[in-house]
Amino acid sequence: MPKLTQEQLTFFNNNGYLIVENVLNENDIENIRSEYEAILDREVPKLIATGQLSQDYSSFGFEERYTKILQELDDMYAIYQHLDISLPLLHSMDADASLNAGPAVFKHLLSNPKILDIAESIIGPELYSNPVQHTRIKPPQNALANKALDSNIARTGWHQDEAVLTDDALDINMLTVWVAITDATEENGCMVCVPGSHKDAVSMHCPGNSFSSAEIFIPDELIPQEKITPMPVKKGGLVLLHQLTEHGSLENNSQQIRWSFDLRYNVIGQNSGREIFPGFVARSQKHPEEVLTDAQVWAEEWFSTRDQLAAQGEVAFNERWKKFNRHSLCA
Ligand SMILES: O=C(O)CCC(=O)C(=O)O
Repeated sequence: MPKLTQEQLTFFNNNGYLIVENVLNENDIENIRSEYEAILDREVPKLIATGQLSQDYSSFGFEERYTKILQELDDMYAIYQHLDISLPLLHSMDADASLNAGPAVFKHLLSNPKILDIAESIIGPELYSNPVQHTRIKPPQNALANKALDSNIARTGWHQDEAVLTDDALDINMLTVWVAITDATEENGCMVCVPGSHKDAVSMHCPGNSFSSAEIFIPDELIPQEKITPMPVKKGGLVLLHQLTEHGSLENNSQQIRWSFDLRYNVIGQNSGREIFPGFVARSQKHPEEVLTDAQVWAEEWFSTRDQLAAQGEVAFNERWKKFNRHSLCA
């Protein structure tokens, strides 16, 4: 993949976002999809055995199967947590907490040379895969009536990515790379942003709810509604975001799922802003020998992190926005 053109870089610098079409190919997407189908095949029988699901829905394709499983589960995280590419950000880590640290997401997403070439165009050749990363698989909103929703499964509230980092990492140089696995349209809940907002300081964010401290948000009243710009992108394309760009996503009002991953890269050696979780050297001109190429090692780091955090008891991270707990705009 050629690096970004000067015109693309200028657009990114002026607007704080950039849409890049046609980055992942069919082979990348098929490998990722197969990994996810296999996770459902592995986890669904356990949910049936524990009485959480009545049937395996295996006659349906991935999209419909996932939606039907979520509809039936009382706790949607009983399946979603196996699909996310991060452990949950909870104040107490379960000893059996899960994530997908599989070889397809390692090879076809986080270490994909086409993605790294683009990230290198913006933050240079010393690329650390930052562990602030998620899988978002969002079923049609009308399929999830009466469910407790969050940004991994439904609309994402307004925020800046810098706001989710711990406050010892605010000067890092981090790029968000959002990868579309299905087309993202205004109807199915593509991302939206406020172009140029990266030139302002970090905004006030309301603290997360009790479930996940990552669910901080900028109150809608503080977003200039007339500037909101949708960022639709086709399957296989990327949206790049500056760490200070105000953004969120629309609701999925279509009848299909909207599936994406958000990855982040920062310059090697900088504090990741989520040091409790493991990242890795994805590309380095200075020290190519430090690049992690073994997906198994990456997976083991996640699981040993989980074991340590579970043994530790209380997990502390990003308490920055608690001070606005009682703010009138956060009600
Ligand atoms: O995919 C989404 O809905 C939101 C993603 C997002 O906000 C992010 O990557 O920071």
